[in-house]
Amino acid sequence: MDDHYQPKKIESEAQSYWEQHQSFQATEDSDREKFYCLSMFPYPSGRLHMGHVRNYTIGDVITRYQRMNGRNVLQPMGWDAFGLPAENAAIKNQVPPSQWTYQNIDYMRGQLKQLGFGYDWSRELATCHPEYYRWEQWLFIKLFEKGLVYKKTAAVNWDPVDQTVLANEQVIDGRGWRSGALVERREIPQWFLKITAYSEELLNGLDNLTGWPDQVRTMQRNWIGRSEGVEIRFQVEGSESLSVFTTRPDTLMGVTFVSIAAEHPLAKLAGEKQPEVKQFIEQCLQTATSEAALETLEKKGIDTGYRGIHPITGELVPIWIGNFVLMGYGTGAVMAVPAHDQRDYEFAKTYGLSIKQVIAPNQDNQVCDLSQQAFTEKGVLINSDKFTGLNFDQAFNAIAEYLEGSGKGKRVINYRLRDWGVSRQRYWGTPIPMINCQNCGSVPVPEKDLPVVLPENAQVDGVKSPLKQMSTFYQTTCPHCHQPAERETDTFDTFFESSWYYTRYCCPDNNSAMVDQRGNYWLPVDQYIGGIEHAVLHLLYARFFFKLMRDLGLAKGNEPFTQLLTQGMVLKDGVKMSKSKGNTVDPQSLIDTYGADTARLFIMFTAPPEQSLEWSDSGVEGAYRFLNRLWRMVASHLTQNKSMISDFDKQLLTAEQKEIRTKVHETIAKVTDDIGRRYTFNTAIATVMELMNALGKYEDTSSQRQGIYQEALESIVLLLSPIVPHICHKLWQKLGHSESIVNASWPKPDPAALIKEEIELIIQINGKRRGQITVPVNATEEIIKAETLNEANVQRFIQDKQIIKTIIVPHRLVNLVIR
Ligand code: ANZ
Ligand code: ZN
Repeated sequence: MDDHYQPKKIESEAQSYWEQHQSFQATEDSDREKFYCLSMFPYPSGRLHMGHVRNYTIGDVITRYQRMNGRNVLQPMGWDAFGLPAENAAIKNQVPPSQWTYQNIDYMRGQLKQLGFGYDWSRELATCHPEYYRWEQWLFIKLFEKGLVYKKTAAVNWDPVDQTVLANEQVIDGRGWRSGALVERREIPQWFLKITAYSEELLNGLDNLTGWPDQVRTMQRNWIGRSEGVEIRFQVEGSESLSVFTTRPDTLMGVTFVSIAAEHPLAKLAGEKQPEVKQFIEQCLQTATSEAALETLEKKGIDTGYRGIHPITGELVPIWIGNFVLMGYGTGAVMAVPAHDQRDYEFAKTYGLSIKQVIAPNQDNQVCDLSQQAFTEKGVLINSDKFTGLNFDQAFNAIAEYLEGSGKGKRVINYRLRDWGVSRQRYWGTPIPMINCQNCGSVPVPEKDLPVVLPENAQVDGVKSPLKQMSTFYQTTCPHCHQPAERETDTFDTFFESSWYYTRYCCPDNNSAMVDQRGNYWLPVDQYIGGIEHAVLHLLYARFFFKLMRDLGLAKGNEPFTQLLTQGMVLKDGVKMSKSKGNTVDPQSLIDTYGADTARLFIMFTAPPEQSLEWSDSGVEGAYRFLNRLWRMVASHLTQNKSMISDFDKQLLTAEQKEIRTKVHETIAKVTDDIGRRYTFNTAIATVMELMNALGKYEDTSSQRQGIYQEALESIVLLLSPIVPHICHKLWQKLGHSESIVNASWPKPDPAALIKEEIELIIQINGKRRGQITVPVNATEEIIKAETLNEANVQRFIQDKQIIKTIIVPHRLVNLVIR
């Protein structure tokens, strides 16, 4: 055996072995339990970044572990290939988006192969292939037929010089990124998917997703934003009545005015009468109304001159237009209670409107200081006539009942979730399969004419939409009346493609159906892995699509992803590694210098998967040295006595031999738990390192020694093989196995060899007690440190702070000094 570890050589050897033997090709087998492990597919931007390497290493380790445990695994890979960067590159480099994309895919595929990920490449897909997107065109038409798709006008950013619609990221300080022209808001017809028809199911389903991080479930809950409230009707003097939506009907007696959105019909009426009002409305419509922008917006308004009649007191209250009222939420009108709502408070202060307190903290304490801000907590009612003295729940019910009884209001549930606008005025995307006919309106492309293929040879220059200039693309005839008609030239939001790709991996070769029986075998995905940045949109859309497909009879079950792991960021010097920060480390140079196994080991050892991983050159070198050591250990074992195998007589072990065997089997048990259940790969690796240290010190000349050593090394190689598969592939052969290690079984601890002794250590952070951990009595510093970092409470305290020092008082405590 070579004395030296040569990663280049052994890695390409292992990779060609897997390729030749199609080791990762997955086949359906109803007699075997399946495990579908999926990592979020990459956008083919050009090169892999460290975040990809981390994401895909985690997925690969889990997959290989499950495979060794007898599961029939599927781990596919593909390309989220449509999107804006390809168009930008096309403008910059004068290459068609398709060419740029396919080149990037080829390069990045090569990188993934060099990293040794066990993908079933026969299932590879790219979303820009017509064989892929034809099925989402088909699905869109099915949804159109079911009434789950509709068209309405919605605002876009319009560049008047380039005559094109801009994505939000192409608007810089209100100007077009290329022309520098002031961007206008334009209302144009767009297609929407009725995700709101599934609001309740999407919300309730979160309760059952116990394999998902709480953080993601909470973010989705907030995004869906269910509010229980009351819709209250205000009569308007000299006009039609209007409704407001409130979640605080208990404050009804404190209403001193009503605010409406600039787009509200009553605002329009007022604008027709008063030029100042009209001007104000136009101003509001100009400014972008993203919700984030609204939060920080200076509250502005104007009196419409109309007055509403309070539904209980009959008092007249002024009706104002407020720039913070959204037309798209509730009824587009708000009953303003300045004493108890901060926005209304600021508005009232600015415009000198009255403030009336109707809620007090409690019965005994009825005074609130309203001189600086509103009192927004729930409490008891005061100054509220027959409702005085009630608490929030009582008042909610009493007032709702009163309003319902007198026909002035009703209880309603509102969702913040909006329907999904899927039209993009972009070239590099899936054509929306609709035809606009002057006689028949919007007509779907007949199924037999699918796919509507995107012409790949378009000139992209950033001026005008290319599809709008290609008459060969858009000129067609109406499938109904056979008169000349025009195709839709908008394309789908690229989230459309990523909403269902996980189903297509089950049957990528099926040219007559979107999914088939194989989907029922593989789905749902058992383990999904990706970035937290997809917590809301992608993961919500994917859940929505799975339900749509279920309702079309295309999928079984309710949720697409049973377990979700959101990996942490890769940091350098405490800040996120990113192109814009200019602090990236190219994974390719890492692979070239040290090999894939070092990259994989470093990433899995340095931090638990959900936490941020701080880049460190010395950490990488440490991982490389470790692999060298492992190599030498096996090499020197093999020079001792080649004929020895792992047979030895358990009855005849000395105390020291027993101790080593105990350590081997404790390690197997711990690593199994760490990888299989806890997903704490870092502690798994630390445990193996510790075993290697013990082995290094083990001196013995008896005849049993070789066998015990063999057993220990085989175990180490098996346990590390999901993480560093190439070196383990080679070492396994060297240790005398003719069968490849990818087909080996995960080792099982020998119960007879296990004696477990554990102790508890107290964890302090900056001297304060913050938790405790349980570790083996003889645990090393490495293990103790790793376990400390895995403790949930410790993670909460550390977050993004830096650990300056770790002090371990043996058998008692660990103190972390953080800053
Ligand atoms: C009166 C009131 C009094 C309110 C009070 C709050 C506190 P969520 O929980 O998000 O559903 N609101 C309703 N429609 C609105 C719109 N289109 N644009 C802006 N604000 C709107 O929020 C519901 C509350 O947000 C409603 O309850 C309403 O203000 C406001 F002490 O009504 B509330
Ligand atoms: Zn027609």
